[in-house]
Amino acid sequence: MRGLFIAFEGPDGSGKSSVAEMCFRRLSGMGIPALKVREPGGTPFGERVREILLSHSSELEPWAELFLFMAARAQLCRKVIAPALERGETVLCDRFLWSSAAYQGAGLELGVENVLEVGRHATGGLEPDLYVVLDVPPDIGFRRRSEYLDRIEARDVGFFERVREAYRTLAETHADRARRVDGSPPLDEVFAKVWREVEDVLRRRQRA
Ligand code: Z5A
Repeated sequence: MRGLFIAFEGPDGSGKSSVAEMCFRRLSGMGIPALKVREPGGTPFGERVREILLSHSSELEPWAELFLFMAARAQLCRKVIAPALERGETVLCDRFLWSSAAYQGAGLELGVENVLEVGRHATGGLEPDLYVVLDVPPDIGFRRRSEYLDRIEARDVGFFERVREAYRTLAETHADRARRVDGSPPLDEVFAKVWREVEDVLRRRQRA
């Protein structure tokens, strides 16, 4: 059976990397074959693109930035995610297409629909079975950051407000495959809520 594909999304500091790791450990502990990847990255090419995207020395036009994220994603989908799903593994992806929709589509104002359209080609139509969207207001996310801010983290609060709003709208519009979880409470509480959603899709998959 094809594996389950779960994407973890949210503004910076929402806790998605921590929660993705906790889900990965829980699944592995249960003997369920799982793979965790991150975006941008997850392939040698994608990791090189990541360095360009996050470096302050890169002066990128918004569309150039978008297409770099999409190039890394196209490689990751075809080289890593699709083959793992074919092998029946559960794939946990720390950020996916909705990050581009929120950050470049809304944050950089390229248009959420434009970005989703480009994304359909980049992903080859590969879509998560579940999008976990962790929601935190920018001030909480900012407090959880490290001291060093990369090129994207250094953007102004208005950018991150647009990002958060876009995630909320995406989760509402795609309620069949998205679950919005408040990322503000302590991490264990957030994980418990997310795990309930993951268990739910796992159960539905087993029944199908
Ligand atoms: N980006 C984009 O613009 N377009 C795209 O298409 C894609 C990405 C794919 C990737 O950088 C940047 O690229 C990112 C989006 C953009 N930029 N921004 N800004 P990254 O991978 O380095 O960073 P990130 O994805 O934003 O992750 P993050 O900063 O590490 O945040 P996080 O994953 O949401 O949080 P975390 O790493 O799990 O936690 C951060 C800290 O908070 C850590 O010390 C935790 O212990 C703590 N934490 C987490 N949750 C809690 C709770 N609930 N309570 C207390 N403390 C917590």
